[in-house]
Amino acid sequence: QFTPLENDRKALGDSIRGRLIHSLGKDPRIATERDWLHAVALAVRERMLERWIFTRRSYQAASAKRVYYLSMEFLIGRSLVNAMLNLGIYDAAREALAEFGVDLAEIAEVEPDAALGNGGLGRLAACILDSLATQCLPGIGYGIRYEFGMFAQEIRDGVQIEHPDSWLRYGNPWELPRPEGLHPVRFYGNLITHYRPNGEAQHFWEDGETVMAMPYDLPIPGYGPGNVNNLRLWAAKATRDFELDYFNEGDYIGAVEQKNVSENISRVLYPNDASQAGRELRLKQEYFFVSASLQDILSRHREDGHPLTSLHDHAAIQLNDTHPAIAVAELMRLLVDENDLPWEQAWSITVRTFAYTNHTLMPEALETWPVALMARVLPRHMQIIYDINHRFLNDVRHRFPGEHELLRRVSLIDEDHGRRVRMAHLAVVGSHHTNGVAALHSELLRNTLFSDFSRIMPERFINVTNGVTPRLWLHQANPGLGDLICRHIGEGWIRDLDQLASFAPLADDTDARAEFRAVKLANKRRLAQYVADKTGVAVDPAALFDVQIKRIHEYKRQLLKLLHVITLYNRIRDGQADDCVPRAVLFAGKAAPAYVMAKRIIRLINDVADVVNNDPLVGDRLKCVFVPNYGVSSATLIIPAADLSEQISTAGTEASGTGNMKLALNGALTIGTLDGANVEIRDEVGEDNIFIFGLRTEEVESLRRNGYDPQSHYRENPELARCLDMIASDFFAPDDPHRHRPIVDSLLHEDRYLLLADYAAYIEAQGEIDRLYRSPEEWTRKAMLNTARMGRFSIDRTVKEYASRIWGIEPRCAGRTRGVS
Ligand code: B1N
Repeated sequence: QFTPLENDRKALGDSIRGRLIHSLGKDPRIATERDWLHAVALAVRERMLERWIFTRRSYQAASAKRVYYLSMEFLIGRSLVNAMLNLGIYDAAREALAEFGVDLAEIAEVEPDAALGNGGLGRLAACILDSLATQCLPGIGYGIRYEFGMFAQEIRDGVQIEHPDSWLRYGNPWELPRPEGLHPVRFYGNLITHYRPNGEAQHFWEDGETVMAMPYDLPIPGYGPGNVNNLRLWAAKATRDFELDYFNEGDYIGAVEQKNVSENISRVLYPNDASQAGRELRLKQEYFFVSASLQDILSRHREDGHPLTSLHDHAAIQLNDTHPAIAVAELMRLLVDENDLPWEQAWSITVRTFAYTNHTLMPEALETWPVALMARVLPRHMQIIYDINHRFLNDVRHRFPGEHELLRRVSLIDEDHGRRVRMAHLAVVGSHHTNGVAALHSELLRNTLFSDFSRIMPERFINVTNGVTPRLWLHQANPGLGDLICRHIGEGWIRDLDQLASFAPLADDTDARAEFRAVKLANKRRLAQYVADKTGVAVDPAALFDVQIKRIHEYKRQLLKLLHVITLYNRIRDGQADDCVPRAVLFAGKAAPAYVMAKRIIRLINDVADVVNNDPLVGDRLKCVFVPNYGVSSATLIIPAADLSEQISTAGTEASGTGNMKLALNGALTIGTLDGANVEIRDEVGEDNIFIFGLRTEEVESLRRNGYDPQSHYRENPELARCLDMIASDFFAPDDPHRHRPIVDSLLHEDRYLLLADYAAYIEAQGEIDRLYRSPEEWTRKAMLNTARMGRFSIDRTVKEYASRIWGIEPRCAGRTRGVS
C-alpha cells in the first residue's frame, strides 16, 4: 500500500516546485514557461499514476475482460488542462502556480498538440479512450509513437506549406518509456515447410530483418472519479545484434548507420485522410504495431494464467478501419505457428476476438495491397491469407452453388487490378462484427460495399453511430457555455449528456437566451483576436460566423461554400444584398501534400479572400478567412465561436462526420446535406432547427446512373455561370490568369461530387439563414435547442453500444484516491 498524494493548493505547489528543482534541475528564479509546463505536467502525472495503479489492480482483481483498440491514429491534442480538469485539480493547480507568479493559461499554450492523426478517425479514437476511462471500462489503446505527427500547415502567399511536426523535440512529460517491454517484429525472409510424420505441414518464417518495438505508455485520465487507462504507443528500435555482419567485418560505422534505417518505421504519420498511401513503409508500419500489440496481448493473457484457447473470453480487439487488419493473419500465425493450435480452433478464436469498424466508402481509401508486395514483406501472412480465402470461398461455394461471380466478388484477392489483397474483406471475414459509423453509412455498407457479405453473414453487420466527448468539446473548450449550463441544470451532463435535455426549456427564457448570446459573443471575440493574430484579417464579432473546418477534400465540397462566398460578393457589389447579414466565412483544414486538387482549393480560397477582404465596397458585410494549421487546439477555439456549421458533403460520401456534432453541441446551427450523421442530427434537433438542402443519396445515385451533365447547370443558372467565369478568368489571380482554370475545368467536365447540381438549393438555404439570423431571439432559441438536443452524440453512448453489443466488457471502477471528487 502507499499513501496517495494530496490535491490541495499547498500540496500541488510543493509538487510543482519539487519537480522543477529535483526532476528537471531548473532554478525557479529563471525557469522558462516550458520549464514550468513540464514541472506542472510531472506534478499532475504523479497523481494520475496513482490512479493508474489502482485502476490496474481493480481490473486484475476482477479478471476483467478488456478491449484493445488498435488504431494507426490517436489525435489526442494537448493533455495538461484535460488531465487537471479530469482529476479535479484545475483550480488548486492554477492557484498554486499563481503563487509562483506563473499563469496556468499561458503555460498551457506552450504544450504542443499530440497530433498523431489526420482527422475524424484519429480524433474518434481519442474520444473513445476518454470515454472508456470516464466510464471505468477496461480498455487499452495501441498505436504508433510517430516521431513526427501531422505536419504543421503554414499559408504563405495563399499556398499551403508543410512543416515537420517535431512534437517530441523538448521531450514528452506524459509518456513512460518501457524499454523492458520490447517485442521483436520480423519483415521479409523465407518460408520453410516441415512435414510431420502424419503428413501435416508446419510452417516456419525465417531470416529477413527484425526490428524491435519499444512501448511508451501514456496515462489516459477519465473524468471525475473515473479510471486512468493506458495508451501504449510503439516506437521502432534497432535490434541489439543489428547488422552483425558489418561488425564482424569490422565496419562499426556501417553497422550503426544501418540502425537508423530500421528505426524509420515509426518516423512519420502518413498525412492522408480518406485515401490510401500504398507505400511499402506504410504496410510495414501497419504490421509493426499490430504484431507488437498482439504479442503484448498474448503475453498479458498468459501472465494472467489463462489458456490461449480462452483468448476471446478475456480480450476483444477492435480494428479501427482496415489499417490494422493484418492482425487477422498475424493472430492466426501466432496461434498456429508459434503455439501449435489446429487451424480450425485458431480461426474460431480469431473471429470471436476481432471486430472491425469501417470509416469510409470512398474507393480511393479502401486498402488493397499488391500480392507481390505482401508476399515479399510478409511471406507467411500472404500464405495465411490464401488459406483463409480458400476455406472461406469453399464455404460460400457450398452455400451458394453455381454463383461463380459471387466468389470472384467476395474473394480476399482482387484478380482484376493486378492481384491485390483486399484488406476490408480480410477484416470482415476475420471478425464477428463489422460496423459503420452512422445509420446511413451502415445502411450503405450493407447495400453497396459489403452487399455480398451481408447476404452471406447478415448477423455480422451493425451500426454504431459516432459521438464526441463532452469533456473536451463542451466543458473544456467552451467554459462560458459549460458554466451557463451548470448554473441552470447542474453538472451531471458532463458524464451523462442526455441530461442536456433539461436545458431545452431555457430556450424559451428571454434571460437565458441573453446569457447564451453573451457567451457566444465572448467566444467570437476570442476567435476574432486569434484570427487577427494569425492572418491579419479583422473580423467583426457581430457578423454571422460561418465555418467549414475539416480536411480539404473534393467530396467535402469546400468549393461549394466558396461559390456561395463569390455569389454573396457579386450580390453586394451589384447592390442586391440589402437583405443579407454581415458574414465572416471561416475555412480551416489541411490538404494531403500530394493531393493536387486540394491544394488548388486552398489557393483559390485565399485568392478569393484577398479580393473580398480588400474591396472597399464590401467592408464588414463579408469577410473570408483561411485559418492556418487546423488541429485539435485551434478547433477548441473555433467551434465555440461558430454560428453556422457547414456539413455539405455530397450525400452518400461522408461516413459520419464528428465536427458536425461538436459544432451543434456548441450551439451552431447546421446547414447540411442528408449525409453521414447529419441525418441523425436532424432527427434529434428537429427539422425546424437545421437547414437541410440538396440531393439525397438515392438522387445522387440516379443522377449519376442517368448521365450527369454539369454544364446544364452552367447554362441554366446565370449567377452560377458568373462565379465560374470569374474563377476561370484573371479576376482572383490577376498576376496569373490561368491559375484556377483546372478547378473550373474539373467542375464543368466532370463534377464528380455534383456541386453544380446542388448549388441552387444551397444558395436558397443560405438565404433562409440570412433571414433567420436577423431575428436574434429566434436564432438563439434554435441554437440553444441544438445544444440541448445533442445528448445522443456523446461518445459515452457510442462506447456503451460497443461495450455491450460488440466487446462484452463491463465497468470496473478503481477505488477512490484522496481528494478526487
Ligand atoms: O472517419 C470519421 C468519420 O466521421 C468521417 O466521416 C470519415 O471520413 C473518417 C485513411 C481515413 N474515414 N476514413 C478515414 C483516415 C486515414 C487514412 O489513412 C482513411 N477517415 C475517415 C470517424 O468515423
